[in-house]
Amino acid sequence: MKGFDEMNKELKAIIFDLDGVITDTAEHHFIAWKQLAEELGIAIDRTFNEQLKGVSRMESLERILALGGQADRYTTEEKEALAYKKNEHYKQLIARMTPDDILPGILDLLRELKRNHIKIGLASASKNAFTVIERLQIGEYFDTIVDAANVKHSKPHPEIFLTAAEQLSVHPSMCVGVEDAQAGVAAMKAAHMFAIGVGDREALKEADYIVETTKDLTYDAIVRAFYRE
Ligand code: B16
Ligand code: MG
Repeated sequence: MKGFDEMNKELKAIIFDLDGVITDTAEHHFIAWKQLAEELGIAIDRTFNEQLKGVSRMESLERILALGGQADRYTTEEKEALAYKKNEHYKQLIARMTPDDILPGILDLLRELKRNHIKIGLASASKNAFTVIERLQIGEYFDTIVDAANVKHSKPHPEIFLTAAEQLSVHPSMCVGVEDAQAGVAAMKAAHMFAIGVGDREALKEADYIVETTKDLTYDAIVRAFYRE
């Protein structure tokens, strides 16, 4: 006999991560962290950067300091000043963003979701999420936006995705989540959502369905993957 979730399997909402899925701010975060790390005498590369994606600002700093063997070098106030500096650099980078920075296929997908009456949520660990959405001029597509200010726990905790589902009034089993980060995929799985990973297959191997780029993130592909599960 089929369980509740299988009998009622219906795609009702899609909850997007922001950085690295809607737009390539993951690259801006990397550039800003890399510069700060260099100033501290710590070299970070793209492989290491996978561990920073979806992770909060302070936790990202802690991971960089630990990599450089500097975990105990700074006071809390000094760490806050370092995180502030990184964010100032990041803000300069995102101030130049325009709707042209929306990743390929995303706008068509948002339109198609609206046409099919699928609810749309955003679950971003970034405190800059609203600024980025404003720069991209896509706020009107989102039925809810949950950012770092609205939750207590960071990804991989499921809170941010569960909060978005609740605000959309959709059961998590009827939600699809889209993420570019290991921590984000773990958060979606912990929330019992169908998890789509965008990017590196190895890094995102826990996802239920993986696409290499946002170009492959079409409404038809998502529907097929969701109902095949
Ligand atoms: P901020 P997402 C995350 O956003 C980024 O992936 C992560 O690299 C960043 O450290 C985090 O937001 C915090 O961002 O410093 O702007 O508050 O991928 O969850 O949309
Ligand atoms: Mg991301």
